[in-house]
Amino acid sequence: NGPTVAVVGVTGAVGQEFLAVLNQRNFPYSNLKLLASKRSAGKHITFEGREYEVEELTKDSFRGIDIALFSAGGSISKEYGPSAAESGSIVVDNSSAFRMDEGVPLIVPEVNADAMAHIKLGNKKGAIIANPNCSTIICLVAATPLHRHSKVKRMVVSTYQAASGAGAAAMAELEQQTREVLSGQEPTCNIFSRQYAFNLFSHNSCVSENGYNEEEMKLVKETRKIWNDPNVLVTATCVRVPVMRAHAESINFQFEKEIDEETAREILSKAEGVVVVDDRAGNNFPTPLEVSNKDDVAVGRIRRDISQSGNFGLDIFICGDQIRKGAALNAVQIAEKLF
Ligand code: A2P
Ligand code: 11C
Repeated sequence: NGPTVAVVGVTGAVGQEFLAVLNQRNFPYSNLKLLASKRSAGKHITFEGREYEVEELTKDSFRGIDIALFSAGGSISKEYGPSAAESGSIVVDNSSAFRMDEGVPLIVPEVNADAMAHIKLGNKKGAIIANPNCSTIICLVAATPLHRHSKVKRMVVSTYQAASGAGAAAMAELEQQTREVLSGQEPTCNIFSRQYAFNLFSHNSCVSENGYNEEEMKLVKETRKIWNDPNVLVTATCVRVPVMRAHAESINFQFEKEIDEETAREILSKAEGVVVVDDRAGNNFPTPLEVSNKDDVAVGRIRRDISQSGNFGLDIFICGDQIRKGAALNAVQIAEKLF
């Protein structure tokens, strides 16, 4: 008699990972409903020894559903999320649709689980909880333990983002282009309007008038909401690199008071959801491949910022699995906090 769970967008990269994470964490669902577009309706998915038929998502899909895990894009969340909540489901939404809405908790469980403490399963009242953007989640899992020790005044983030952030089709395109380029063919460019294999480019989200793209502004705004600190200064440059499923980020901090390397390393080595990989002698630091399919965010290159003497600066380099902690795992951890 655990909760009934619906997975919206189950045929996508994150949707598939929802299933893997539910399985690995022995999530105690009593019933599972798998939803996607009309195109996928009728497909069969075997999960935990049972065969499920994928159903077409409609506004009636959520009757009797306690928890709805959404990852089918922002427009689908906007169209179906509110009606799911009205019919009593607690929606954990992986899109950007509701993140900045007042009254919608934006949660990284290691960081601000208290912001969703008022939402509980079993009182038959629906709600929407937002999963932050993957770059923000990965950044804040590493940054928050340091921030708790010495408040962050300013953070400069540079990202190296994987294909998975743009969905299963982008991952397939990276693979296809790599084969095409290696065999001397023109690369097929359907998802991004340019060659992705053996290349990198500024993040594909829209660039606004201030020159920042949407992904960069998500890091700025979501950090402020999650830390409940409208004054924290964040600037970001987001770049898409030809990596399959894990994001990397270089972060430069300016703290309010001194935090030396040793203290930072010690704090990070004890932090929930973090693993320190910081071997200077062996030149061994976090890599996207080594964190792929892993839960923890790897942190390395922990060093005092030599340009900020007196300004309490520190640099780190981090990697986290975009599909897992950046999306599905974080959402399932949110669902676990409901009971
Ligand atoms: P489908 O496979 O039927 O198109 P990704 O983020 O990897 O691109 O995956 C997107 C997910 O969102 C897929 O599961 C996709 O289902 C789903 N999706 C896209 N459009 C709709 C829709 N109109 N209704 C329900 N699910 C949708
Ligand atoms: C990426 N983070 O890696 C993005 C995509 O707000 O959830 C996910 C967009 C979002 O491209």
